[in-house]
Amino acid sequence: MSDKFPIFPKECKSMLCKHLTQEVYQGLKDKKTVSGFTLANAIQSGIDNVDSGIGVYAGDTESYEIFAGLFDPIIEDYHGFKTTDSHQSNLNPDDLKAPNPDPENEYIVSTRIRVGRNVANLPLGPAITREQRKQIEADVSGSLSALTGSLAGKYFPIEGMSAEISKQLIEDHFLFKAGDRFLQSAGLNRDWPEGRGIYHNDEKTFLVWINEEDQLRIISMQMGGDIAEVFTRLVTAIGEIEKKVPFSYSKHLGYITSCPTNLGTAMRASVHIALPKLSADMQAFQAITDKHHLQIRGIHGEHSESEGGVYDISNMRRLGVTEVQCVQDMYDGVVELIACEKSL
Ligand code: ADP
Ligand code: CIR
Repeated sequence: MSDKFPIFPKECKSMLCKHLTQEVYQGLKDKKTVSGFTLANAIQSGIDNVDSGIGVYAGDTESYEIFAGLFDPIIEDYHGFKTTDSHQSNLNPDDLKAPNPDPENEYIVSTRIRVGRNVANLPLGPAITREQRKQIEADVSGSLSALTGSLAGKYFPIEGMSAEISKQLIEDHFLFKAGDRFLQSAGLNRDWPEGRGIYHNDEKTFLVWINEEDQLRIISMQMGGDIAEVFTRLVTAIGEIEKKVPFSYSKHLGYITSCPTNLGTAMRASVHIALPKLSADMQAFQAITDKHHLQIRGIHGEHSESEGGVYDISNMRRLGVTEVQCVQDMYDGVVELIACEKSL
């Protein structure tokens, strides 16, 4: 780990290299949080991976206060959210206006909405100890295993899972990939694969990742474009889990997550959608996604490529907007994308 002001290559476009000035660096370099997390820890991922979009991770809730000199400008840049702004949550499915935009199943392959959650009063993944991580796995998987009805399912630890099964789960978009270099440098893959796993119901429409980038990733997904149904299932599941697991939440920053892009709602609502004609003109495609604050990803997760004209389209804003607004952004954008694809 470097204890000098990092020099980034000229082509580096990360928010870290944009906002880590000499002055910010000098003011923060000797500070440490209660969990012993330092500025060097927070910026290691962006130093190792100069192609990062962001490049920083928090080790605990306190990182966002102690290293505010760096995190605040990044948060403002990414979310358009100022230090004087406050966050508000709205998880009421009745407020979402989202009739299926593709009832004939011509464009939307599948819909997925996830939120990140971390356990209150514990460090986040980058600073957690091995024992704390194992305890979270035991507590959360225990609570999940007590769920009933359509959320009832089973927990599958990564440790001991056959290579064949994990490969299939990853290919089918249910499980996170191992060895992500951004997470690796952030200290999020320490003691891998111990303490990590996936819970899911039989239909694999409700899933929880344990101890990946965040301690919980709560996921609702299904084939087709019934976005409201996916959101409703997610809200029910969050409510059930919250009865047993206290989540880390701040009035200002909303749900606390290890990556600052996920703060607030910690929600990413996405569709896998076939847009072969529109995507031939990336500029026109991006004009629509920008208008609705949407991000375009490939279909094997972040930093992956599209396949056969199918893209992952999701909300970009997560902080300073409600959960309902996150899904509404995605929905409104998808309606316009489909109309445009149809007209071509
Ligand atoms: P995250 O959602 O946590 O930001 P990724 O972008 O890495 O993480 O996506 C995680 C997994 O979820 C990947 O396998 C990806 O293909 C899958 N996924 C995302 N959106 C959808 C969707 N709408 N339908 C099916 N799978 C999806
Ligand atoms: C990066 O900086 O590119 C990685 N650490 C991932 C950032 C999170 N993703 C995002 O832009 N939503």
